[in-house]
Amino acid sequence: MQLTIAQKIIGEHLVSGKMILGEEILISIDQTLTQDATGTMAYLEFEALGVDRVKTKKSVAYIDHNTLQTGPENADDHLYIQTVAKKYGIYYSKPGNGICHQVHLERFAIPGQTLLGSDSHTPTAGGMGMLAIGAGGIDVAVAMAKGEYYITMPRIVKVNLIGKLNPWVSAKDIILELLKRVTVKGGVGKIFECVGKGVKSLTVPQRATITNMGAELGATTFIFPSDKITFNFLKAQKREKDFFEIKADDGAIYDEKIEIDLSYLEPLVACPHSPDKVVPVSSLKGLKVNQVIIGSCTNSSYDDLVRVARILEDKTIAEHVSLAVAPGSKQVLSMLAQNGILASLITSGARILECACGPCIGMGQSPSTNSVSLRTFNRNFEGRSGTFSAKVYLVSPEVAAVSAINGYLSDPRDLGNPPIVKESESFFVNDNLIIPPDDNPDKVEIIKGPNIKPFPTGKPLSSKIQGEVLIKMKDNITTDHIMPSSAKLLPYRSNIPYLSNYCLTPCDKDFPKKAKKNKGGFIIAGINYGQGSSREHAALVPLYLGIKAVLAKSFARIHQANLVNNGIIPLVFENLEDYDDIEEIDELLIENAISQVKNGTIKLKNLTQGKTYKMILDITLRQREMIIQGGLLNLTRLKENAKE
Ligand code: MIC
Ligand code: SF4
Repeated sequence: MQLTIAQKIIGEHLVSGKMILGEEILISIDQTLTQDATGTMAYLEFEALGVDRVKTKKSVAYIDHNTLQTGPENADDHLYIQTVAKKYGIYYSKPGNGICHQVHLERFAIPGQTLLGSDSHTPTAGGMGMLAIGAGGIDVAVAMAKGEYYITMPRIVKVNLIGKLNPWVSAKDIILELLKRVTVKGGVGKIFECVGKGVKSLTVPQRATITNMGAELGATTFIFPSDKITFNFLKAQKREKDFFEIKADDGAIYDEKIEIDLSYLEPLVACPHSPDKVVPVSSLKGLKVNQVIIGSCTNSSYDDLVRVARILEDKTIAEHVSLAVAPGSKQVLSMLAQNGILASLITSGARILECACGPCIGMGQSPSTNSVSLRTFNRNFEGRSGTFSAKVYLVSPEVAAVSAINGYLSDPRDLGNPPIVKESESFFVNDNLIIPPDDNPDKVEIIKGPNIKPFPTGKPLSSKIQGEVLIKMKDNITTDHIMPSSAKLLPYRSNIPYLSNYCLTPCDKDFPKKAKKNKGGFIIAGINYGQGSSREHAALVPLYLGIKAVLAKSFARIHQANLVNNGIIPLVFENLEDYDDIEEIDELLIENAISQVKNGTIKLKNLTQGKTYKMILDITLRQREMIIQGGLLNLTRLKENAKE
């Protein structure tokens, strides 16, 4: 049988189940990654599973998000993660070594293998031909403990790339084009797979820019074949032994097809406040720009920054523009320094930031009130920059650099020929900031700072669920709305009681108060509820606040899994008009909850209006059992106890 790339990797890793669309399957996980903002919780959960050592081939703990240390909290979390990593067999990438996805691509990703990461942009490693999936912390904890992960067999979408990019058009424009066509909700339940002649014209970092933003499509993951170009990249990283060729068979059958002719693309820009509000840069030419930031896991590779430096060489950025550059890794920054290219960036006026997520997650560089910020990042959700009134536009590094000089959004094609940047034939390899685990775990003491508080765990489902509608929201609510993240809040990722005071406050500043007063209740939302980040805090905090169920028109994949993992019921309206019917403060009731959850269709009574709605519980049998037991941790422990 002719197979696609994803089918081949899934087939090789299948532990149980059948590769039939929509069926739940269990796959083995070769590698995991965590970052610090989700990692502290993931390792607390891992510890709660009571395992001696990780079961994966390689697990890596990165410190890249919470690097602004304005009190002891972040540094305490780093120390906790460092000691846990050493004890349980996990490699530890120190702060300063770079953004997890960039470093993983450089140093660890292996074609044909599986990777589960507690960060939604884990698909970045798909640029290397790896099946790389983002998940909540507890899923990654279980994958470390057991070496396995459940997925629902996704639809596989063939993205046929034909033609070649024109000068000044970049990989970022390919994924922005796809976002324009597919939208932020269009990728749910799908794996995107790039094939076609156009693939050969893209380097591994360019492919990774595309797969990185698979997260913005809501996709399960995004993957490229591994070929000669992959081999050359691995060789340049002194890792040619990790090469494994993988490509789709001729005649492989896909569930959907999309074709993009690269030669038709032009520089694109995603407008505020969604990565799919994409228009040509040429249509917004002249928009005054106050801030430009180049970096993030999407566009911070060495080749990206060399291109930027060449554009900025001998130029000065516009008087009213603040330009910041955050290289993706220590490797990138050291090479820019060694080659002298860093000087062009500094001389032009760029503020060089450490190799970390930084402004992408609101860790500094928040723009001024009502300003326009141009970023090479992947997300431009309202308020994510730390400035609610700012308008963030997403562009390629080329558009960003040219616009920083001009002071207004510029189409780089107006400049004539672009600088020629050759693909790197060798990278500067020095893994001195990657600390291997200890061979003797007993020697290692785990150090937990005072800000690390116990996390809430769900209780087994009761037979009657009753409460008030605490909030009713529109479509496309992001996890940045549910559990905002900023330099002020990120240090509390291991302190759920503190974070609970900010839950859903961008939508209703009184939500935490209402939830606490009512001892929980129901949340109502529109389409694609919970898009964006993998942060399980967007479920742990509602659990802490007593939320029993979320009623939505549809859910984003990772957030739905996080709700279920924490015993919160994700219900979808069978009749979408019922959403219009329900009002805030209506009193809702689910009777015989346990048997209704087992059956998967739920009758929800609106006691205030005297009506009954039909709700769908679109989750697997195993997940229904999880809800009944009060979450994944309870279910895993129960199964382990049954074995003993
Ligand atoms: C993000 O880009 O939103 C983050 C911050 O990397 C998140 C993880 C988190 O919230 O810690 C993600 O993408 O999963
Ligand atoms: Fe970090 Fe931004 Fe990438 Fe998230 S999207 S991992 S915050 S750089």
